Amino acid sequence: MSATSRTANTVPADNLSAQSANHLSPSQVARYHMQGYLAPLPALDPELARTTLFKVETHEKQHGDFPSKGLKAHLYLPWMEEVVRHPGILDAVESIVGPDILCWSSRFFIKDPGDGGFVSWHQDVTYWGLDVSENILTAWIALTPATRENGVMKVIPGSHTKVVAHREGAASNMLLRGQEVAVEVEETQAVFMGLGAGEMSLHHGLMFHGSEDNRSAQRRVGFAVRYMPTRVKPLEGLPRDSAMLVRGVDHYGHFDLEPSAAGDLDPAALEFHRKATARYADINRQAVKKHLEMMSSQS
Ligand SMILES: O=C(O)CCC(=O)C(=O)O
Repeated sequence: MSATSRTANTVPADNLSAQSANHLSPSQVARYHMQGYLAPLPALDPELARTTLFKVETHEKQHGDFPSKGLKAHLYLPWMEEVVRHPGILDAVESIVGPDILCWSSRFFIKDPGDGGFVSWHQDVTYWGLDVSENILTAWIALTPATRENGVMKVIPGSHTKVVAHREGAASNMLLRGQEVAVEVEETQAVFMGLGAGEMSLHHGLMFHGSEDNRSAQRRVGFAVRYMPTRVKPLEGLPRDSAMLVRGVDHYGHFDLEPSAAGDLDPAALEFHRKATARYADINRQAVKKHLEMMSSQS
């Protein structure tokens, strides 16, 4: 498919979900809204998970770490865009956000045995420059098993109902700003979302979540994809952001629609990615200020 057709504001009908199998049941949707997460859910079949992992690891061997901490690799790697657009994932996401879906971002979260990387308790949307009251979620797709030993993600059920203050913090934290919630977290309430390769969890943008370091001999490779309905508005006064339309129609035009790469590491796609992630770094800096202002106006 050409870059032009992908940036149109409608996703072609062959990508739509008429006969899809992975929609959530009403009780799963109710549970998601009540608890803020669902796991484990089927996403990729094991063969696709295996071949995608192979491509990720081949890419790492040839090119080293992914640029910009692994942000938005689907913009220059068509085989990661295939994951972002995978019907098994989008069907479940559609059950929660509705038929018109943007992928706002994606990111690898890779922990090697003993590398010390962990993720402190945080809420995602706090620093994203998006309306925090919106229905924004992450599909976290396991390309290897995610276990207690290798640093599976943990959540606090029901913690997704309001935004809390964050501070910037700890070393070895895999988050872009090392941020963490500035409130006590009741660790005994944590649920560990164990996943097999090809399975995913869904978590709400305000969910308290984090993960511990990898104490096993196995890598943990996860790919986190941020989805939202096309109606979501960026916060006022920030640079214009971009997102990829992955299902349905964009009737709003709140974001520039991102093109598909013409091929692996296509130079135009790499340049687009470079600009998009640089712009996001700026948005992120300004969003932190807005977060601090919002929290101080509430206190
Ligand atoms: O991969 C992890 O351990 C944490 C992921 C995360 O914080 C996220 O998806 O927002």
